[in-house]
Amino acid sequence: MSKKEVFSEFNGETIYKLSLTNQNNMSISCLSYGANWYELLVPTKNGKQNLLLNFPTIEDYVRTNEYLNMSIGRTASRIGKGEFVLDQQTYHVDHNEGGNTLHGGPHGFNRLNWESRIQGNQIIFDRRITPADDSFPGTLDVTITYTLTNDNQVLIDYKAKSDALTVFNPTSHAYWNLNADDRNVNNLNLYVRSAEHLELDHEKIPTGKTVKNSGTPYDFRHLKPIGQAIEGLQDIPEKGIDDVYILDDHDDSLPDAILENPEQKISVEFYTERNAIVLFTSNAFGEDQPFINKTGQPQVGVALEAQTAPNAIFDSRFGDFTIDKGQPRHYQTKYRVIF
Ligand code: G6D
Repeated sequence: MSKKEVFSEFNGETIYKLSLTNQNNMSISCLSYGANWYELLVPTKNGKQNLLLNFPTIEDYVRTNEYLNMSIGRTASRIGKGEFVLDQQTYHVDHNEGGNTLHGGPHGFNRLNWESRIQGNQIIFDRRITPADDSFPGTLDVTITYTLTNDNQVLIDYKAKSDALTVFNPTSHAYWNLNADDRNVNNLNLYVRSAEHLELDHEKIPTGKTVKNSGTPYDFRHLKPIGQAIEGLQDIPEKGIDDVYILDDHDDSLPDAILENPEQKISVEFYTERNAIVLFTSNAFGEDQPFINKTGQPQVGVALEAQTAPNAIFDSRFGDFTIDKGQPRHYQTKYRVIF
């Protein structure tokens, strides 16, 4: 079952809501604004439960800067000083966090109203993005596709081609909360297949060094409650996690992360071919954020943002997220839902 309907009007544009339901009565819905992942609904004995945080109006998304469930690009995470070098040429892109560029800058994917359509079991978003749109080099033709399968998986595919050398490191900024009742995620168990995370400076820019997770609150090598990690981080300013986890070598048969509600027996397995996941436990969220069915509070949600390590932009040891003319890129993140 599928449906495309008007969600709202904003800035003279129509924002569409596109929905799919599979044969197990699991549904997803997306908004054309920001190619946003609005809902992941699973059937329960008490009705359908949304596993994602969301807001009631598009104005709520625009007013807050938490990128709630937005598609992120051209580049996830931070570019220090908005500066990078490609093929010996230095580029400066627009800043939006002090002197740095976060999540593609002030005109990133999350700020665009995407062309949208439904095709079978896919919700498809398209956009052409030019340097005049977002200050990055190269005109990029991007397609973001959400696929809902009948074995309860959601695939997000990011495809792009460019007319010139540029960068492309997209992600989904979905915030998860697997609880039906109004509570934060500290009771949920988390696993991340990672041995180290990036050292960050005071502006959360990678220093190029890595830090071992083992024996620290950052270690999720074995399923453990998020709250256990949070308790161990109360003496740092963040009082939670906002870090780039470098993933173990990819193995298609092994999830890169698992989020589990042990009480409701609902879990989500994350699979990505990318080499990193940013883990963010919404540490400074508060009651000013009008989530549907959840009170804004620290750890109200957890974001797991699959991406190429952001410092690959200046350190090839951590990957490569350039895209060149005639060399299209395709990334996929897979979410397997068990309920
Ligand atoms: C990403 O790592 C960043 C956070 O610092 C930021 O607050 C959030 O996006 C909106 O998770």
